[in-house]
Amino acid sequence: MIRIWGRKNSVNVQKVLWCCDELGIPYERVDAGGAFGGTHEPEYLAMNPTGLIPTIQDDGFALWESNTIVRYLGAKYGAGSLWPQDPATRALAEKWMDYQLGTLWVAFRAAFLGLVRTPPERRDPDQIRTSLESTAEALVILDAHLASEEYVAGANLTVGDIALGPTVYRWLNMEIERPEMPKLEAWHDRLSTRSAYQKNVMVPFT
Ligand SMILES: N[C@@H](CCC(=O)N[C@@H](CS)C(=O)NCC(=O)O)C(=O)O
Repeated sequence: MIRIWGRKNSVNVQKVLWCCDELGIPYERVDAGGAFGGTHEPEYLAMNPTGLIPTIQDDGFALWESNTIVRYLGAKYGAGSLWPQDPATRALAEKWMDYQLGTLWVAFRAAFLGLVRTPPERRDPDQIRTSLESTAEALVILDAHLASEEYVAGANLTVGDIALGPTVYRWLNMEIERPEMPKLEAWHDRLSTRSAYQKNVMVPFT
């Protein structure tokens, strides 16, 4: 059985848990990271030298980097569903995974960590404001894309949506001012009807 290390309220762990539940992959989760610690022990570092979460082990194969884990699970257990077989459709899904990791989270990280994981007296308001502005700019691109698509790679849920969902859930549920993005919200409403999403992502992130 797949073993997953990581606390349930981590944006990156949630991608992996949601992916497993969408595909019906049995797994065992081990609390790690944040207040649970355990990520700087030699045994953990031997699997994941970054000391970050998530990490998985599948049949003795250890893997880290959340989007890579989602790609691996999709290729192994979700070919033709979450992992499109058509190269162009799969590339579209992967493009949005890269956008989540390389652009959207880079923009949003300071606002999320500042507002959710930092006590008020230690927050940097300028950094948070800049981060929220950059996040809105990044999400406008996704909102425009979703004007013509049900999901990011077309008519069906794919690994692209899995990578984006937990970040967008935070954006839509934090107490912040947000420009209206109706297509993004409609897409997120579609994710919200899925039981695997409700179970793993629509949970307290504090
Ligand atoms: N690029 C990595 C980032 C991993 C990462 O930053 N994980 C955070 C949680 S979302 C972490 O381990 N933080 C320290 C901790 O929770 O102890 C991935 O996508 O897996």
